[in-house]
Amino acid sequence: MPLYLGVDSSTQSLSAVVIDLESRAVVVDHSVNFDERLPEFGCENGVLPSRDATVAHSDPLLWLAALDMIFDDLRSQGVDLSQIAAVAGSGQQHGSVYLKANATEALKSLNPRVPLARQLRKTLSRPTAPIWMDSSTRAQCDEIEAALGGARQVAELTGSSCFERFTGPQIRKFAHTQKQRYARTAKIHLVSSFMASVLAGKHAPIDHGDGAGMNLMDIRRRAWSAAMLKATAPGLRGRLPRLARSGSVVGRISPYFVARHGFSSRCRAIAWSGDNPNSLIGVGLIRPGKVCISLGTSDTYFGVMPQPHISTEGEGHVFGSPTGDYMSLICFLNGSLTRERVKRACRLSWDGFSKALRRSKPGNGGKVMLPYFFPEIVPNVLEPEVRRYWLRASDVKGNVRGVIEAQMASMAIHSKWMGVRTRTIYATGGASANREILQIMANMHNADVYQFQVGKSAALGAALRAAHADRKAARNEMPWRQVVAGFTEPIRESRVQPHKPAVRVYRAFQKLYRACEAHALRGGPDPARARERLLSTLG
Ligand code: XUL
Repeated sequence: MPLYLGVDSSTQSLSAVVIDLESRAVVVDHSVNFDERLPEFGCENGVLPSRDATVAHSDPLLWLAALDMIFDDLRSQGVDLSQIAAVAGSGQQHGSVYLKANATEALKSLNPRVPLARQLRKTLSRPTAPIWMDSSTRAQCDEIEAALGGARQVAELTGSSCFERFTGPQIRKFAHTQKQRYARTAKIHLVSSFMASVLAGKHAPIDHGDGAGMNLMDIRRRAWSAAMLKATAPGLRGRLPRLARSGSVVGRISPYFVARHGFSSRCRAIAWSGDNPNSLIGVGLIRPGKVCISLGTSDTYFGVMPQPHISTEGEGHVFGSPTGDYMSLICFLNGSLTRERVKRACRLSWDGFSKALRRSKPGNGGKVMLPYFFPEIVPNVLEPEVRRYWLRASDVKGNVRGVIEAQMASMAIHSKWMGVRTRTIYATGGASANREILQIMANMHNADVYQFQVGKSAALGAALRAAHADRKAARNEMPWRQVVAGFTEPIRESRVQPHKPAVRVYRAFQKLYRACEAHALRGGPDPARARERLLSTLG
């Protein structure tokens, strides 16, 4: 029976999910955590230390070392990699890898006796890769938007206004501040297309899902936009890989993986996509109607969109979906690392954290936290600062509830532009295992929330994409509905329903939260009156 492999190269770890399409079984679900297993790369939570809080880079060689390591792990767990018919993958979005001209030959002639990281080191024209947590390019965003006539024009053209972490502004910063290195750069890959290139032994394309996260692709034509390239950096066109559908076959897997890790030489290497487009498939969202909230390093809120409906206020994005439709997405940077900061500051275990949520009430007695422990994407906060309203830093229950209510309220408020009345939410990612968090999610959105068996939706989505693309390449195409069936149904018994009294409280709470946000970020009026209104609903 053919097996399909999905690999997810994310911020803090590399994961692999192997599926058996015939029996609808997940046969392997395994991760390599970067900090635990590869500490020699000196990253913390997968990010290189930086004195400037707005700069976030990682080491592409770390991802390569993790790739060799995960295949070694799978083989030592008895997984027969020769049974894998196709491999696809998922990469943290927006991050970019800069390669010299010698990369083409190096990829083609990888030596199976030498680890990937060691032999590809010499191909990097820039030793580090800026990743999605970087917010150091506001100036470049402003310059690009000005060249195009404004933020709205960029959003209409590319699906998003300029965002600091998007690849175009990052490339502009590099081209202007490190001219010589830019001159030595022959190819700029996304994390996704870089990893796909290594697996295929040749430069892989960028798919329309991840390509939309660059501020470089015309979202409707699904082609590089000449105007965006011109506004971004000189000579960019020749440095970018081609764009392609998510299901494109890049080629057969590189002989390196056949000789070193025991793959079949017939194994197809499929184009990779971004983690969010992959997760869309991994939770079975192939049609509009439901949304998914992924609680990971970043918290994301996304759903399928038949036609691009653009957020003109800069609250979200339109990406390509692997099915050929579109998807809408909002990304919050203060996700799991922020929850962990609060947990650590309160000296709690995760059990203690849940207990604190159970022992406090919706609305938090009118206490509000704006949890900008790190720079925030939505709303845009470049200088991180935690703001507390009527909340003492020493109040354990208040801070625990404060951070979760803030995250959920912010999602509800900043997703209004999508114009969708959400009745069902699929929850995925590490923190989706926490029922107390899901109850707050259900109450804040007034929607039913469901959990999934496979928490690694991005890697699962990649494995499902591999299956879909392989069947299509073999002229035995299977509709998406059938591909995902049996893998992506939410756990029926996991349903968390909204509590009506809490839904009422959260309507007032969202007004208070908005008022606090406006007060802290835009010098708006004192939020005390909004608080009084909330207190009156609390009775
Ligand atoms: C999405 C985003 C993050 C990264 C990392 O726009 O920046 O979700 O993909 O997960």
